[in-house]
Amino acid sequence: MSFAYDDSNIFARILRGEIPNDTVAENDHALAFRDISPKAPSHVLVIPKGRYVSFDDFAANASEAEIAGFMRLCAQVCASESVGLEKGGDGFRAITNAGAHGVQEVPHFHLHIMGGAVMGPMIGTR
Ligand code: DGP
Repeated sequence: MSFAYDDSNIFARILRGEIPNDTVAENDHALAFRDISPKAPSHVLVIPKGRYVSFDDFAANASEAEIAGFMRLCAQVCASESVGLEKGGDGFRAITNAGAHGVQEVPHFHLHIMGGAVMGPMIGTR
């Protein structure tokens, strides 16, 4: 699979400041903001600032600094949203969708961090 990145995707536009977002946290390599259509009381999207289509693109091709920056921002979100176990929270679900079978809507890698309630079954029944 190729990782052809589409610079017109909505998260690229958010990163360029063309579309507003409700920012939760940010560092040199990643941005965390609230999902426009939340599926949980707390629903934050964490995205790298680099041009990565999907989780596997990011995992294969991002630099160690980008990966560390992304992961540390995830930890910051878990703590600030009071869902992370490290800070005594009740937990959360972190998921990423990739491609057609993953039902990915926005082709810029993003991790959904959702909490504030019991998340229910991991995926729908088939
Ligand atoms: P996915 O199916 O994993 O690609 O999820 C994409 C998510 O992005 C979906 O939960 C809704 C969210 N989303 C789409 N457009 C916008 C937007 O313009 N702003 C914000 N904050 N979230 C968006």
